[in-house]
Parts: sequence; structure tokens; C-alpha cells
Amino acid sequence: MAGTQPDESIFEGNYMEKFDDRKDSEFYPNQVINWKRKDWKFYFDSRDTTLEVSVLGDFIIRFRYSVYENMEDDFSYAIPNPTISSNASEIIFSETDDLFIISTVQIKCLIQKSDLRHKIVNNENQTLFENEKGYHWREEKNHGGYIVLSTNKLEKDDQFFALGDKPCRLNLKGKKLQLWGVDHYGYGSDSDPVYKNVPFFIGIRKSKAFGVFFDNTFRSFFDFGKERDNAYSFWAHGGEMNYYFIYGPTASEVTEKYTVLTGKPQLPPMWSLGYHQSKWSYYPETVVRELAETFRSKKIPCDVIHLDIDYMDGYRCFTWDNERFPNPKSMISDLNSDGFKIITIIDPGIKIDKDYWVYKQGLDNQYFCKRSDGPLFRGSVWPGLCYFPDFTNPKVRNWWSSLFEGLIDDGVDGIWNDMNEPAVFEEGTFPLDIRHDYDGHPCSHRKAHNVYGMQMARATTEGQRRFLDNKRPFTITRSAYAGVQRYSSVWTGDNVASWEHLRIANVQCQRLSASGISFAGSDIGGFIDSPDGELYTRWIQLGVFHPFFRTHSSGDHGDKEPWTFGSSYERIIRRYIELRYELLPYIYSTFWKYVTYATPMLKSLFMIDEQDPECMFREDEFMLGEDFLICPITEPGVNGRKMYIPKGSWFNFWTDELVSGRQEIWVDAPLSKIPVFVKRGAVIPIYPKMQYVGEKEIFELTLHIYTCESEVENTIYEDSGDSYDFQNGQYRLMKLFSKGTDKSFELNQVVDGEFEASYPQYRLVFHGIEFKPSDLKVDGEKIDYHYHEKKKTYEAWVNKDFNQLVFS
Ligand code: MIG
Repeated sequence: MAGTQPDESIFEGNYMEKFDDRKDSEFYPNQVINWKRKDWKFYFDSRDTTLEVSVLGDFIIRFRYSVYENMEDDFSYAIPNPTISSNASEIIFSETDDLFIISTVQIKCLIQKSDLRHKIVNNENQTLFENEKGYHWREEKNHGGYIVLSTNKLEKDDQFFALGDKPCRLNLKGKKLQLWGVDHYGYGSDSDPVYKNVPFFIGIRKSKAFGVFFDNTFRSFFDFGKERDNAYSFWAHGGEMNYYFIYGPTASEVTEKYTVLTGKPQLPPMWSLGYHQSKWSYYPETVVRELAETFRSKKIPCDVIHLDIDYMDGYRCFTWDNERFPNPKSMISDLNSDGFKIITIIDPGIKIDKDYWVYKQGLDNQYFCKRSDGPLFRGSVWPGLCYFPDFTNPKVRNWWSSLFEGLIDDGVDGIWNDMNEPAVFEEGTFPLDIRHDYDGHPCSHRKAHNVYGMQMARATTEGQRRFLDNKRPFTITRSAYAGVQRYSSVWTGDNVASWEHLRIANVQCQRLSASGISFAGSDIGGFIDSPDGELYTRWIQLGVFHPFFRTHSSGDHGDKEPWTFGSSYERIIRRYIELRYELLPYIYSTFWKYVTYATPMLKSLFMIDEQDPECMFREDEFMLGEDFLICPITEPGVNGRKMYIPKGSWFNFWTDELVSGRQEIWVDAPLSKIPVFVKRGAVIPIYPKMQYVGEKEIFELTLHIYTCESEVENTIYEDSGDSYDFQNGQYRLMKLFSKGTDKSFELNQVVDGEFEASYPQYRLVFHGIEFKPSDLKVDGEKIDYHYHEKKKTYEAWVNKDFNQLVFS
């Protein structure tokens, strides 16, 4: 049995060197005096601290240290039940004179008895994680409590990724970053912190990936070898040193396991994967109606219009400005029947106004945040002076949820949460002494700041759920903490209309995806300033391949609609928004895999090939789902670019040319083209062109079959697109098994679920067939096919429930 016998070579003596650069102000654990085991949990007591080690699974071990006194109550917003269970298939404990050794079938944790420092090795005895100074702490003299730190050994070729929405380079090696969400208007690649707080990073060492989730909501810091090039550290200004070590061994598996740990997302309504048009702000009603009509008359597909803060009466949440929108219900109903959904913005600040019911309810029930000595906190935001609900109080969340009844009754289809870092004019955010309930663990804003926005999004989604019956909610939030994916999608905040920001948007969406938050997008075209037609077109081309696809702008510098830049751009933009709709079954299936297996929807190259050093540093190229490789154009005036093709064989999406990976190539990309490749063996489902989701019955599903000379499995998922009927078997899961040789190609289908698709047949388009076929047989019968000379593709129609097809 692996792990039963300690391998002596790595267990000898104090295998970790001593460090003499310890400072007097720093405290360290010393000799273990006691230990005990409770099922999958181990407690090691030294004089000043206890280390709790929980083996949560074969790949996940949690480390948690008390400082002096007992452990805090084990509560987390990221992990609903941190202590509930373990699914480790076996846990083996052993001891030497110097070490405690805890092994799973995948990893082994060695803990030094002299000082609690530990390291983790995999089955090949490769060290993945190793304390250098390890855990230590300092007094937090101003507020009480401790600054808790962990310092670990950094090897020369270690690489680091993830950490939420950081706009810096994708690879974090050599950077020091901080989590303390702020409203960073016009941030740039050097800005830090920005909006989101995701204390999770991925490390790659000798092609093996691991993750560390530091579940601490205080202001936290991550230094990936900036201060010293042989150590990396993470620390926080309070709370516990509490982290989960996650072994991949691939980077994608690290993200998957982290996402399962912090909670899988929900299936969104399919319309939310369509195109969204937004501006600060579209009003009054006539402008909104005209916008909608323009989309339809120009035949540019669009599903969603966002109403920014000016729809409200004096920025009072849950109200309408009656002059601008005299009858929201009939407006929304008309727009709905023309295929538009309406999303309204809701900020946290509640206007101090004694005639305002939300204010009154909040005040009467003590739902608003208070300063430490008792007075309510007053802060200025759009409505003027406001009070702010304490979203970390379950009663307040419940109340907040109830407030959505009116908007949902008016027909609103989704909610946009902004300013929830929280942002306050002048001061920036709340004073630190503000008190929060923290679900029964009263604390100051120092602890609640980084989760405030996530708890608002949570209450917002629950509110929609309450009033939407069988329909799916949709929330988008600017602030986030780890686990936000359970409740909401996100966008990357107030970016700028520049080429540099198109590049940053690409990095941020990839990074969010690696951080468990796949449902992300940027303000296409930039929030601040105006793009020119070329930049906007290139950004739309990128946005087509991001899970959240929205144009938004501050509105200060003119309009930004698909037709703003003239007809030559409009033609290309229309084509790309159409492409998004054609790709919907592919994107929806990719989302289903994210929901079901926690698979990140976007994968950076570091997630595709950990063996390839080139992939550690590339950040323009990325994959959407299992099959699309994309590389945006990030410069003006070019007709193509160099891009890196990772391992494997890929078809150029536009030309069908087959290229092999692990090489840099030149790709032509005039303004009408964004470099896109499709993985060999892929089966890509395509819908007919449509103006919005549900516009018409889908009369056929096209499957683009990229043939291969190997065996490949593809999965396509469909359901009603907006209800919960899938929970009762109303879905259609198509598994397609491709098997190719140099003389034949076979496709086997297994369909699961009871959802009756509206189309009777598939249109099949075969790409990349090199042999001269004679017969196409479907379930034993010969059927007709056509050869397209120019495209070198074969086309045929088959019953959607076919079992086997053989092309030879
Ligand atoms: O202080 O609601 O990031 O998307 O348009 C600005 C107005 C407040 C910031 C958001 C932006 C939104 C804007 N908001």
C-alpha cells in the first residue's frame, strides 16, 4: 500500500534548514507537546499554537493554526461546511523521531515535531510545497489580534497564477499583490488592489500543479518571490492562518477541485449567454425602446438591455423614475415580446429619506451598518447620504431578498450589483471600525470588507429565486470573494477604451476563470473614453469568446453601439454577434461542464500543457471550452499576428488548415478575422442564426465534425434554457464518440435525458477528411452526402437520434 512505509531518504532528521533571519517581533511555533487524532483531523499542540490538519480528500489537506488561545469558530463564507466531511479514500498516519507523517493515496504531508513546519510531496516524492519560515505571526497592535503569515520555499522555475481579477501579467512570479477590494476607476495593469478578493493561487513546479486557498477575509497579501527570490509568502492582517493545499496534478484540476470546494455555479438562463447592451444610462423609455428597435431593424442579435442608475427615482433602490419610465411593466412586457430581457442595477447604498420605504424598513429593523460606538454609518454615494445594509447578517439578506418582489413583478429579468466593494465617495470605503454581524460572529469591517459584496450578490440572487418561480435568476456583481461563482457572474469594472485594456480584459477573464469564476466579461470597448471602430470591432471579436458578453460605457464620450462606428465596422460586428449566437449550444455545453464538473470555461495555456515552458509565459492565447483556441488582436493596423499553438493538432477555424502544436505561427487576421483554431476531433454544435434566444424553433442542429485519426469524446448539453425542468430529467445530453483512421471515420452517439429537442435532424459537416470516401452509413443504411469542392467538407443530414455513423 502506497504510503504505509515511510521512505527513509526524505524523513531523516530536521530536513528543513533553520532560518536565522527571524525578527524579534515575529513569533513561531515550537516543539510539539501533545497531539491527537479525530477521524480525518489531527491536532498538534505546541506551547503557543495548535495546528489542525484536516485531510479532506486524496488531493486536499487543510492547515489551520490557532494563535495562543483556542481556534476560532470554524465559519467561512467561501466554504459552507468546512468541517463536514472528508472523502479521502484512506488516511495513513505514521511517526518518526522527528516527524509526523500523514499520507493519502496521492500526497504525503511531513510535519516537523520541533517547529510544526511541514512539506507536502506527491507519489513520486516530488516536493510540491515546503515551509521555509513557515507559519509565524506578529501582534497587530492597533486593532488587536495578529498578522498571520506563511513563508514557503520558492524554486527557480516555480510559476504562479490565479488570484482573481488582478490586471497584471497572467504569470504572478515576482509580484506582490494584495486583496482589499476597491472601486478602482480606470485601473491599469499596475493597479493593485482592484475589485475582487480571491485568495487562491496556483503553483506549478516541475510540470505539477497545486493550489493554495488562503481562506481569510482580512486584508491579505501574496508575495510570489518579490521580496526574496527563494521564498513566497501569504499573510493577512487578522484572523487565522487557514489554508487548503490542493494537488492537481494538472492546473485545470486544481481549479476544478478549488471550485468544488468553494461551490459549483448554477446553470444560468441561456439568454444571459447572448449579447448584452449597456450604457450609463439608457433613459427615458423612448430611448430604450428605440435602442431595442434599432437592434431588430439592423438585424444585430441582442438579448439584454441594462438599465444603469438613472432608471431609479433619485437613485433610490427598488424604485423607478416615474417621468423617465412611467410604466415599466408595460415597457418590459413589450420589450420581452420583442425578445429583450431587462437587467436593472442595484447598489448597496440606501438613501436617507424618511419618506422612502426601504430606508424606513431598514432603519426600523436595524438592518444598517453601525459604527463601533453605536451610531449608524452615513456615507455618500449616488443618492446622496446613505445607510448601508449589513449583508453579513442573515436577517438582512433575507430582507434584501424580499425587496426584489416589485422589480420581478415589473418583469425585470436580472440584477446588476455595483459599488459593493463597498464603494463610498470621498472615503473610498467604509471606516474600519464599522460593526458587522458576520453570520453571528460579530466583527469589524476589517474582517467583513472582502466579503461584503459577495453577500450582497448572494441576497440578490436569492431574492430573484424567491419570486421567479421556475425561472433561473441572473446576477452580475463587481465585488467578489472566493465562492462568488455560486451566486453570480462578474465583470471587470471600470476599464478604459485602449488597446492595452483589450489585452488586460483578456488576461483578467482568463485569471478569473482559473480562480473558479468563469462567468466573467469586460466592458467591451472600454468603460472610460471612446474606442475607434477598429478597437471596438477587435474587442467584440474577443468578447464573443468570453462567457459574459456585454458592451458597456460610461456614456460620457458618446455612444457605443454596434452601429456607432459606421457601416463597414457594423457589418463585421453583426457577423461576430451572429457567430456568438451560432455558438450558443457550444457555449452552453461548456457552461454545463463548468456547472457539472467545475471545469473552467476559459483555459490559459498554462492549463493546457504544464510540460511546455512556453505555455507558462503566454497569455494572449486561451481556450474557450474543450475545443476553441483563440488569440485576440491587441494592436491597431495589423493584418495578422504571431501566436503560439499549444500541443495537439488544430484546424484553423476560417480556412480548415491543419496545424500542429508546440510552435509559434503567423496567422492572418484582417479586420474581419480573429485568430481561432478548433481542436482536431472536436464536434462543434451550431444553431441557426437568430436575433435572440428563443426567437424561433431550432429546426436543425448543425454539427461541425473535425475528424481525427484517434478516439475522441464530445459532449453536447441542451435543455429548456431557462427553467429548472432539467432537474426532472428534461435535458438532452449527447455523447459523441469519434473514431478515425486514415481510411474511415466513425461517430457513435449515446443520448441521455428526456428533453425533446425541437429539431428532428442534425446537419453534419465533416472537416478534414483526407481519404476518398465511398459510403456513408447511418445505423447500417447508406445515406446521401455532398462534397463541397471549395471548402473540402462533406455534408449530410441524419436523424438526431442516430446511434452509429460510418464514413469510409
Ligand atoms: O460611480 O452606475 O463600474 O459600470 O456604469 C460609478 C454607474 C458607478 C460604476 C460601474 C459602472 C456603472 C457606474 N458605476
